[in-house]
Amino acid sequence: MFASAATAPSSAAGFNAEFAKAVADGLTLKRQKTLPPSWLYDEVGSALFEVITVLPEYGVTRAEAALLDRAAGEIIRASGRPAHIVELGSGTGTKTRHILKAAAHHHTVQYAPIDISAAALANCVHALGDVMNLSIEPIAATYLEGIDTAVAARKPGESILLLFLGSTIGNFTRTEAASFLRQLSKRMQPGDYLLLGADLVKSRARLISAYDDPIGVTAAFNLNLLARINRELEGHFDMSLFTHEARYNERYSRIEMHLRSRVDQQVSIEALDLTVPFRKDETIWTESSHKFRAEELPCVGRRSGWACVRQWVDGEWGFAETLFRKSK
Ligand code: AVJ
Repeated sequence: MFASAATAPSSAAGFNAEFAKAVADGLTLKRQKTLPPSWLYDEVGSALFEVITVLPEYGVTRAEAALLDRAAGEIIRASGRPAHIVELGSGTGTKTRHILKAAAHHHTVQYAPIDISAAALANCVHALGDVMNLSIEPIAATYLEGIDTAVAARKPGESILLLFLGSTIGNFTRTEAASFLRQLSKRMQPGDYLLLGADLVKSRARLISAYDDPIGVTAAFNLNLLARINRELEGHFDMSLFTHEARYNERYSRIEMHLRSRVDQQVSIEALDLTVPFRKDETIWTESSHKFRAEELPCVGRRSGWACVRQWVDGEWGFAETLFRKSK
Protein backbone atom coordinates (compact mmCIF):
# COMPACT_ATOMS: atom_id res chain seq x y z
CA MET A 1 0.00 0.00 0.00
CA PHE A 2 2.44 2.71 1.08
CA ALA A 3 5.77 2.20 -0.65
CA SER A 4 4.41 0.72 -3.86
CA ALA A 5 4.67 3.86 -5.99
CA ALA A 6 8.18 4.61 -4.77
CA THR A 7 9.50 1.07 -5.23
CA ALA A 8 7.81 0.26 -8.52
CA PRO A 9 10.47 0.20 -11.23
CA SER A 10 10.24 3.32 -13.34
CA SER A 11 10.39 1.01 -16.37
CA ALA A 12 6.87 -0.19 -15.47
CA ALA A 13 5.94 2.96 -17.34
CA GLY A 14 2.50 4.13 -18.29
CA PHE A 15 0.66 3.85 -21.55
CA ASN A 16 2.37 5.55 -24.50
CA ALA A 17 -0.03 5.95 -27.42
CA GLU A 18 2.75 6.14 -30.03
CA PHE A 19 4.36 2.95 -28.75
CA ALA A 20 0.92 1.27 -28.73
CA LYS A 21 0.34 2.28 -32.34
CA ALA A 22 3.79 1.15 -33.47
CA VAL A 23 3.28 -2.26 -31.86
CA ALA A 24 -0.27 -2.66 -33.21
CA ASP A 25 0.84 -1.69 -36.73
CA GLY A 26 4.09 -3.68 -36.76
CA LEU A 27 2.74 -6.93 -35.35
CA THR A 28 -0.28 -7.08 -37.67
CA LEU A 29 1.77 -6.84 -40.89
CA LYS A 30 0.99 -9.81 -43.10
CA ARG A 31 4.40 -10.75 -44.50
CA GLN A 32 7.21 -9.63 -42.20
CA LYS A 33 6.33 -8.39 -38.71
CA THR A 34 8.51 -5.39 -37.81
CA LEU A 35 9.03 -2.98 -34.91
CA PRO A 36 10.96 0.31 -35.29
CA PRO A 37 14.34 0.31 -33.49
CA SER A 38 13.69 3.55 -31.60
CA TRP A 39 11.46 1.59 -29.19
CA LEU A 40 14.43 -0.52 -28.04
CA TYR A 41 15.50 2.39 -25.83
CA ASP A 42 13.33 2.47 -22.73
CA GLU A 43 15.15 2.75 -19.40
CA VAL A 44 16.20 -0.92 -19.45
CA GLY A 45 17.09 -0.87 -23.15
CA SER A 46 19.19 2.28 -22.78
CA ALA A 47 21.10 0.71 -19.87
CA LEU A 48 21.71 -2.46 -21.93
CA PHE A 49 22.89 -0.37 -24.87
CA GLU A 50 25.43 1.32 -22.58
CA VAL A 51 26.77 -2.16 -21.77
CA ILE A 52 26.91 -3.02 -25.49
CA THR A 53 29.15 0.01 -26.09
CA VAL A 54 31.83 -1.42 -23.78
CA LEU A 55 31.71 -5.03 -25.07
CA PRO A 56 35.01 -6.09 -26.69
CA GLU A 57 33.07 -7.40 -29.73
CA TYR A 58 31.27 -4.06 -30.35
CA GLY A 59 33.97 -1.70 -31.56
CA VAL A 60 31.69 1.07 -32.85
CA THR A 61 31.62 3.36 -29.82
CA ARG A 62 35.29 2.89 -28.89
CA ALA A 63 36.40 3.61 -32.46
CA GLU A 64 34.35 6.78 -32.62
CA ALA A 65 35.49 7.99 -29.20
CA ALA A 66 39.14 7.48 -30.22
CA LEU A 67 38.60 9.33 -33.52
CA LEU A 68 36.89 12.28 -31.85
CA ASP A 69 39.56 12.42 -29.16
CA ARG A 70 42.28 12.60 -31.82
CA ALA A 71 40.53 14.90 -34.31
CA ALA A 72 38.45 17.24 -32.11
CA GLY A 73 40.76 20.25 -32.59
CA GLU A 74 40.88 19.76 -36.37
CA ILE A 75 37.11 19.29 -36.57
CA ILE A 76 36.46 22.53 -34.70
CA ARG A 77 38.96 24.48 -36.81
CA ALA A 78 37.66 22.99 -40.07
CA SER A 79 34.09 23.91 -39.12
CA GLY A 80 35.00 27.57 -38.51
CA ARG A 81 34.79 27.53 -34.69
CA PRO A 82 30.98 27.32 -34.43
CA ALA A 83 29.07 29.23 -31.74
CA HIS A 84 26.37 26.53 -31.57
CA ILE A 85 26.69 22.78 -31.44
CA VAL A 86 23.45 20.85 -31.96
CA GLU A 87 23.47 17.09 -31.42
CA LEU A 88 20.89 14.63 -32.73
CA GLY A 89 20.50 12.15 -29.86
CA SER A 90 22.10 12.92 -26.54
CA GLY A 91 23.91 9.71 -25.64
CA THR A 92 25.86 9.95 -22.41
CA GLY A 93 28.05 12.71 -23.72
CA THR A 94 31.32 10.77 -23.41
CA LYS A 95 32.15 11.00 -27.14
CA THR A 96 30.79 14.52 -27.54
CA ARG A 97 32.89 15.79 -24.63
CA HIS A 98 36.03 15.90 -26.82
CA ILE A 99 34.32 18.09 -29.42
CA LEU A 100 32.72 20.38 -26.86
CA LYS A 101 35.97 20.92 -24.98
CA ALA A 102 37.78 21.80 -28.21
CA ALA A 103 34.96 24.15 -29.28
CA ALA A 104 34.65 25.93 -25.93
CA HIS A 105 38.41 26.46 -25.65
CA HIS A 106 38.40 30.11 -26.80
CA HIS A 107 34.80 31.28 -26.41
CA THR A 108 31.48 30.23 -24.89
CA VAL A 109 29.57 27.64 -26.90
CA GLN A 110 25.86 26.84 -26.81
CA TYR A 111 25.22 23.09 -26.83
CA ALA A 112 21.74 21.79 -27.65
CA PRO A 113 21.32 18.01 -27.38
CA ILE A 114 18.05 16.84 -29.00
CA ASP A 115 16.36 13.67 -27.78
CA ILE A 116 12.80 12.42 -27.37
CA SER A 117 13.78 10.88 -24.04
CA ALA A 118 13.76 13.39 -21.17
CA ALA A 119 15.69 10.87 -19.05
CA ALA A 120 18.46 10.65 -21.68
CA LEU A 121 18.68 14.46 -21.79
CA ALA A 122 18.94 14.68 -18.02
CA ASN A 123 21.82 12.15 -18.05
CA CYS A 124 23.56 14.14 -20.77
CA VAL A 125 23.23 17.46 -18.93
CA HIS A 126 24.57 15.82 -15.79
CA ALA A 127 27.49 14.19 -17.64
CA LEU A 128 28.61 17.36 -19.42
CA GLY A 129 27.83 19.90 -16.71
CA ASP A 130 31.51 20.27 -15.84
CA VAL A 131 32.73 21.39 -19.30
CA MET A 132 33.94 25.00 -19.00
CA ASN A 133 32.42 27.79 -21.15
CA LEU A 134 29.54 25.57 -22.21
CA SER A 135 25.90 26.58 -22.02
CA ILE A 136 23.69 23.49 -22.31
CA GLU A 137 20.15 23.86 -23.61
CA PRO A 138 18.54 20.42 -23.95
CA ILE A 139 15.62 20.06 -26.38
CA ALA A 140 13.07 17.28 -25.80
CA ALA A 141 11.70 16.67 -29.29
CA THR A 142 12.07 14.61 -32.46
CA TYR A 143 15.23 15.39 -34.44
CA LEU A 144 13.68 17.67 -37.06
CA GLU A 145 11.39 19.50 -34.62
CA GLY A 146 14.34 19.94 -32.29
CA ILE A 147 16.46 21.44 -35.06
CA ASP A 148 13.76 23.99 -35.81
CA THR A 149 13.85 25.03 -32.14
CA ALA A 150 17.67 25.15 -32.05
CA VAL A 151 17.91 27.17 -35.27
CA ALA A 152 15.46 29.75 -33.90
CA ALA A 153 17.89 30.44 -31.02
CA ARG A 154 20.75 31.47 -33.31
CA LYS A 155 21.77 35.13 -33.66
CA PRO A 156 22.84 36.68 -36.99
CA GLY A 157 26.38 35.71 -37.96
CA GLU A 158 26.54 32.67 -35.66
CA SER A 159 27.12 29.30 -37.25
CA ILE A 160 25.96 25.83 -36.24
CA LEU A 161 27.80 22.53 -36.17
CA LEU A 162 25.30 19.65 -36.26
CA LEU A 163 26.46 16.34 -34.77
CA PHE A 164 24.90 13.07 -35.89
CA LEU A 165 27.17 10.49 -34.29
CA GLY A 166 27.30 6.83 -33.34
CA SER A 167 26.19 5.52 -36.76
CA THR A 168 22.56 6.15 -35.90
CA ILE A 169 22.32 7.03 -39.62
CA GLY A 170 22.72 3.25 -40.13
CA ASN A 171 19.20 2.64 -38.85
CA PHE A 172 17.89 4.29 -42.03
CA THR A 173 17.83 2.60 -45.43
CA ARG A 174 20.11 4.36 -47.93
CA THR A 175 17.11 6.10 -49.49
CA GLU A 176 15.80 7.22 -46.11
CA ALA A 177 19.28 8.39 -45.07
CA ALA A 178 19.57 10.59 -48.17
CA SER A 179 16.18 12.17 -47.60
CA PHE A 180 16.90 12.71 -43.90
CA LEU A 181 20.21 14.47 -44.76
CA ARG A 182 18.25 16.60 -47.26
CA GLN A 183 15.79 17.55 -44.50
CA LEU A 184 18.73 18.58 -42.31
CA SER A 185 20.31 20.64 -45.09
CA LYS A 186 17.06 22.50 -45.77
CA ARG A 187 16.97 23.67 -42.15
CA MET A 188 20.55 24.98 -42.14
CA GLN A 189 22.22 28.14 -43.50
CA PRO A 190 25.37 28.61 -45.61
CA GLY A 191 28.34 28.37 -43.24
CA ASP A 192 26.75 25.60 -41.16
CA TYR A 193 28.39 22.18 -40.83
CA LEU A 194 27.40 18.57 -40.21
CA LEU A 195 29.61 15.94 -38.59
CA LEU A 196 28.36 12.46 -39.44
CA GLY A 197 29.66 9.34 -37.65
CA ALA A 198 29.18 6.12 -39.65
CA ASP A 199 30.24 2.52 -39.13
CA LEU A 200 32.06 0.97 -42.10
CA VAL A 201 31.69 -2.37 -43.89
CA LYS A 202 33.86 -5.06 -42.34
CA SER A 203 34.00 -8.86 -42.35
CA ARG A 204 30.78 -10.77 -41.78
CA ALA A 205 32.37 -12.56 -38.81
CA ARG A 206 33.23 -9.32 -37.00
CA LEU A 207 29.81 -7.87 -37.69
CA ILE A 208 27.96 -10.95 -36.50
CA SER A 209 29.90 -11.12 -33.23
CA ALA A 210 29.30 -7.38 -32.68
CA TYR A 211 25.54 -7.92 -32.95
CA ASP A 212 25.36 -11.39 -31.40
CA ASP A 213 27.89 -11.16 -28.60
CA PRO A 214 28.86 -14.32 -26.67
CA ILE A 215 27.53 -13.19 -23.26
CA GLY A 216 24.13 -12.29 -24.66
CA VAL A 217 23.89 -8.57 -23.93
CA THR A 218 22.63 -7.78 -27.44
CA ALA A 219 20.18 -10.68 -27.17
CA ALA A 220 18.86 -9.15 -23.92
CA PHE A 221 18.72 -5.70 -25.56
CA ASN A 222 16.61 -7.14 -28.39
CA LEU A 223 14.38 -9.36 -26.18
CA ASN A 224 13.74 -6.39 -23.89
CA LEU A 225 11.46 -5.05 -26.61
CA LEU A 226 9.06 -7.94 -25.89
CA ALA A 227 9.48 -7.39 -22.14
CA ARG A 228 8.64 -3.72 -22.71
CA ILE A 229 5.43 -4.70 -24.50
CA ASN A 230 4.59 -6.89 -21.49
CA ARG A 231 5.29 -4.05 -19.04
CA GLU A 232 3.65 -1.19 -20.86
CA LEU A 233 0.90 -2.83 -22.89
CA GLU A 234 -0.04 -5.82 -20.75
CA GLY A 235 1.51 -8.23 -23.23
CA HIS A 236 1.99 -11.93 -22.56
CA PHE A 237 5.23 -12.67 -24.41
CA ASP A 238 7.23 -15.59 -22.98
CA MET A 239 10.80 -14.48 -23.66
CA SER A 240 12.04 -18.09 -23.51
CA LEU A 241 9.98 -18.81 -26.64
CA PHE A 242 11.88 -16.25 -28.75
CA THR A 243 15.53 -16.14 -29.79
CA HIS A 244 17.71 -13.24 -30.81
CA GLU A 245 19.12 -13.41 -34.33
CA ALA A 246 21.63 -11.16 -36.14
CA ARG A 247 21.88 -11.66 -39.92
CA TYR A 248 24.24 -9.93 -42.31
CA ASN A 249 22.56 -8.88 -45.55
CA GLU A 250 25.42 -8.60 -48.06
CA ARG A 251 23.29 -6.99 -50.76
CA TYR A 252 22.41 -3.96 -48.62
CA SER A 253 25.52 -4.24 -46.41
CA ARG A 254 23.48 -4.20 -43.26
CA ILE A 255 22.97 -6.17 -40.08
CA GLU A 256 19.34 -7.15 -39.54
CA MET A 257 18.25 -7.99 -36.00
CA HIS A 258 15.28 -10.30 -35.55
CA LEU A 259 13.38 -12.07 -32.77
CA ARG A 260 12.54 -15.60 -33.90
CA SER A 261 9.61 -17.58 -32.50
CA ARG A 262 10.75 -21.05 -31.41
CA VAL A 263 7.23 -22.52 -31.70
CA ASP A 264 3.78 -21.96 -33.17
CA GLN A 265 2.12 -19.67 -30.62
CA GLN A 266 -0.47 -16.95 -29.99
CA VAL A 267 0.47 -13.95 -27.85
CA SER A 268 -2.17 -11.64 -26.45
CA ILE A 269 -1.53 -7.95 -25.81
CA GLU A 270 -4.36 -6.82 -23.58
CA ALA A 271 -3.98 -3.04 -23.85
CA LEU A 272 -4.27 -3.37 -27.64
CA ASP A 273 -7.09 -5.90 -27.52
CA LEU A 274 -4.95 -7.94 -29.89
CA THR A 275 -3.82 -11.55 -30.20
CA VAL A 276 -0.78 -12.04 -32.41
CA PRO A 277 -0.19 -15.43 -34.08
CA PHE A 278 3.37 -16.64 -34.71
CA ARG A 279 4.41 -19.64 -36.77
CA LYS A 280 7.48 -21.59 -35.65
CA ASP A 281 10.57 -19.72 -37.03
CA GLU A 282 8.59 -16.62 -37.94
CA THR A 283 10.46 -13.43 -36.94
CA ILE A 284 9.89 -9.86 -35.86
CA TRP A 285 12.44 -7.59 -37.59
CA THR A 286 13.54 -5.10 -34.93
CA GLU A 287 16.52 -3.21 -36.36
CA SER A 288 18.67 -2.63 -39.43
CA SER A 289 22.19 -1.33 -39.02
CA HIS A 290 23.63 -0.28 -42.37
CA LYS A 291 27.40 -0.36 -42.92
CA PHE A 292 29.07 2.07 -45.33
CA ARG A 293 32.13 2.29 -47.54
CA ALA A 294 34.13 5.38 -46.52
CA GLU A 295 34.03 6.75 -50.12
CA GLU A 296 30.27 6.39 -50.25
CA LEU A 297 29.62 8.92 -47.49
CA PRO A 298 30.75 12.11 -49.30
CA CYS A 299 28.53 11.07 -52.25
CA VAL A 300 25.48 10.53 -50.05
CA GLY A 301 26.02 14.01 -48.61
CA ARG A 302 26.61 15.66 -51.98
CA ARG A 303 23.26 14.40 -53.30
CA SER A 304 21.53 15.74 -50.17
CA GLY A 305 22.77 19.33 -49.94
CA TRP A 306 26.06 18.73 -48.11
CA ALA A 307 29.60 19.19 -49.50
CA CYS A 308 32.30 17.01 -47.94
CA VAL A 309 35.03 19.06 -46.24
CA ARG A 310 37.10 16.29 -44.71
CA GLN A 311 36.94 12.74 -43.46
CA TRP A 312 38.68 10.98 -40.57
CA VAL A 313 38.81 7.18 -40.63
CA ASP A 314 39.61 4.68 -37.90
CA GLY A 315 41.18 1.82 -39.82
CA GLU A 316 41.44 -0.59 -36.94
CA TRP A 317 37.72 -1.15 -36.38
CA GLY A 318 36.41 0.65 -39.47
CA PHE A 319 34.56 3.84 -38.61
CA ALA A 320 34.40 7.22 -40.36
CA GLU A 321 33.72 10.73 -39.19
CA THR A 322 32.76 12.88 -42.21
CA LEU A 323 32.54 16.67 -41.99
CA PHE A 324 30.16 18.41 -44.41
CA ARG A 325 29.42 22.04 -45.18
CA LYS A 326 25.90 23.06 -46.22
CA SER A 327 25.96 23.50 -50.00
CA LYS A 328 22.51 24.28 -51.41
C1 AVJ B 1 22.84 2.95 -31.90
C2 AVJ B 1 21.83 2.27 -33.93
C3 AVJ B 1 24.15 2.78 -33.88
O1 AVJ B 1 23.24 -0.10 -34.96
O2 AVJ B 1 25.11 -0.41 -33.92
C4 AVJ B 1 23.85 -1.93 -31.17
C5 AVJ B 1 22.36 -0.01 -32.05
N1 AVJ B 1 21.92 -2.46 -31.96
N2 AVJ B 1 23.70 -3.27 -31.08
C6 AVJ B 1 23.95 0.01 -33.97
C7 AVJ B 1 22.72 -1.43 -31.74
C8 AVJ B 1 22.53 -3.58 -31.55
C9 AVJ B 1 23.43 0.76 -32.75
N3 AVJ B 1 23.04 2.17 -33.12
